[in-house]
Amino acid sequence: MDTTGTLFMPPQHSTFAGQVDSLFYFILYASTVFFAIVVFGMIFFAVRYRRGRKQPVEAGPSHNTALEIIWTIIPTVLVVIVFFWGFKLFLKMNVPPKDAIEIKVTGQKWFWSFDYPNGASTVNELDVPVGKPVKLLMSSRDVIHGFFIPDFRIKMDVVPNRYTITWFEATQTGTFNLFCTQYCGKGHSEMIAKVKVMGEREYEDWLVSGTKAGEGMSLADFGAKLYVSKACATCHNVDGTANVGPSFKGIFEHQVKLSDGSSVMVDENYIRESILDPQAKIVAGYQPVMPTFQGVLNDREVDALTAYIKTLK
Ligand code: HEC
Ligand SMILES: [Cu+2]
Repeated sequence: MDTTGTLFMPPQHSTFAGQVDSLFYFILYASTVFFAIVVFGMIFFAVRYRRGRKQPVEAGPSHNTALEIIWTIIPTVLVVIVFFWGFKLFLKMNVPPKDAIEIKVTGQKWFWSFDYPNGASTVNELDVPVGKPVKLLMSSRDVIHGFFIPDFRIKMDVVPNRYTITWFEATQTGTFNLFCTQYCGKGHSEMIAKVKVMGEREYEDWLVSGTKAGEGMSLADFGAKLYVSKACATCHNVDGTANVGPSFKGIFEHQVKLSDGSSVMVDENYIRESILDPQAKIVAGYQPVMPTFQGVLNDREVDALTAYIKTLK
């Protein structure tokens, strides 16, 4: 575990992290100083001039020009500093460098998927090289999600029907947490993904192997891997118990009851349709919440998942 974080902040693993923290600490310490002045001043005056000490009542001054100028100028200077400091950093964090690698991020109930420039794609794992700017072009297929990588200090809403953009440059290799920060809806807190920062060479190799995933594996083994890596496992168990969706155990070549009262035989075509067009037939007793994997899974991956489901007797 990385223990270089501080009391208020997780470890710093992107080029902005230090700058974001400096601004945070400036605001924190400035607020602490003013908090102390106000609270201790208040206590001091309350004690010093409390009723019963028999002090002569004097007519107070109506105003004090010097004092008023000072207490106007100091806070003004402070907020102007915070404004320009924050605005500069905001611009920097919102304008990706021209040479950044562009990765498409898609948020959906309840997982993240990532598409790389060479056609590779991953689910719940963002793979990036160290020391290179990475631009994230983000959108949602359903509700608003909140893309957050605490160690990189980046956080951005992921919204349906429009793109949002953010970027980062990781400063160290390693694996970091990626969360969804939305509260509304039950599954956002389960959208837990990892950012894997690799050395440049390792990343190049990964990109090449990413497009040939599953080679040298049986279809069913590849399917078992995809069941986890493509997040089917967040909604489907394979041990016969129901989750958000039905278990895959023993469904193949058995009749399944649908919500419209009819029933169908689970065969290869039904499984394929269930993955690519999940709303076409809804299993009785379940909500129509499965997202489509059209465009997320290629044909070989659908074949592999089908082969895997067939092995679950
Ligand atoms: C967000 C939750 C969710 C995810 C993720 C999900 N599913 Fe589903 N799935 C469901 C629900 C709910 C149903 C039942 C309702 C329906 O038929 O659409 C279902 C139904 C199915 C069925 C029909 C099952 C049966 O017993 O007839 C298959 C096959 C299936 N899903 C495959 C997959 C595969 C493969 C993946 C991963 C690539 C996946 N699902 C990911 C929620 C999910
Ligand atoms: Cu979410």
